[in-house]
Amino acid sequence: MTDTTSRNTFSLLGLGDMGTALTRTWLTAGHSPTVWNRTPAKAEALAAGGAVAAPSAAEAVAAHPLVVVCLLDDASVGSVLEGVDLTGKDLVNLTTSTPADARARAAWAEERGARYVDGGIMATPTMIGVPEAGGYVFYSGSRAALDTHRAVLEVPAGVRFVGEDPGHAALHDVALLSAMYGLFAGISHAYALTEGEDIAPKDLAPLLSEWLGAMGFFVGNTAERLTSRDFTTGVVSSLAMQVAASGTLLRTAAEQGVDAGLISPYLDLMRRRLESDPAAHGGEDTAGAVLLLKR
Ligand code: FVH
Repeated sequence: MTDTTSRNTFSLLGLGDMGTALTRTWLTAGHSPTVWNRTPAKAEALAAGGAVAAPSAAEAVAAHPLVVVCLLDDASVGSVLEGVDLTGKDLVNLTTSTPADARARAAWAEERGARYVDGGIMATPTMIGVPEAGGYVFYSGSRAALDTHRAVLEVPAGVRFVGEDPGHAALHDVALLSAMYGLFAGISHAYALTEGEDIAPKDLAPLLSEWLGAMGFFVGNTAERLTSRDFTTGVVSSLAMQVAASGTLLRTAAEQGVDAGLISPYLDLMRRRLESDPAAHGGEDTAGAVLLLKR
């Protein structure tokens, strides 16, 4: 397989906000990728900066061994690549998908003679090409294909390989995003509690940041407990205490006229863990509640 450390040896399908940011970064770094987009005007704009606009997805794919795809969803990937010859290609799919989608897409690509790498982008378009912003991409699937094209792929954002299972990039991506939305939910609830009071959001903000930073230990603590299955040693805030205190959180929400819907599922999870065996679980912290989530 051709080593794409040389210039101008790859194609990109999809020039939405993310595909455009990727292309601009590659152009700035001196690459001139072949690009294709369903709406051609976006490719024409990038052609003015040195990209090569292909008239069709099939022609973009035919142009180079490395084909990067960044489309809306897995269905659009299927429709864009339907009937396109992928023999001998290395397909790097940066489209957000589920792990099952990614595994199915890998099998689909391999049946058509391509090596497959799935990617989960942990960056917004404004973080692309800005190393200090800390954006990176989880990759999984063919390590050989990733290594062949690493020099090109690490131009726009960091490369983090998470294994040969093609579903694992998507799984890491979704795990981190899901944690982020849980965090956003808690932050939204905190601002709703103080909304309308003589507590300015800008005054609550640094307190929230500081507190959430202090609670960051919970990430590693939970990992250790899930690994050891020891949910009690060294516990400083017991589940029994936290379940009792959760009533105060719910009553405060009611007093403040705030819908507790964003936090009540987690409080309920703690309560269910405790009630399933109060003697066994009352002295735990909340890490054991994870076990109730798995169906
Ligand atoms: N933007 C972000 O903040 C996030 C960051 C993390 C990763 N996501 C994922 O990246 C994929 C692309 O996202 P995007 O921001 O580029 O999305 P859009 O700007 O909406 O562009 C979508 C492109 O997909 C094309 N497209 C959509 N449907 C079809 C279709 N049926 N056939 C062919 N192309 C299709 C669309 O074409 P057009 O509308 O310009 O003609 C755009 O090129 C995505 O998976 C995010 O979850 C971004």
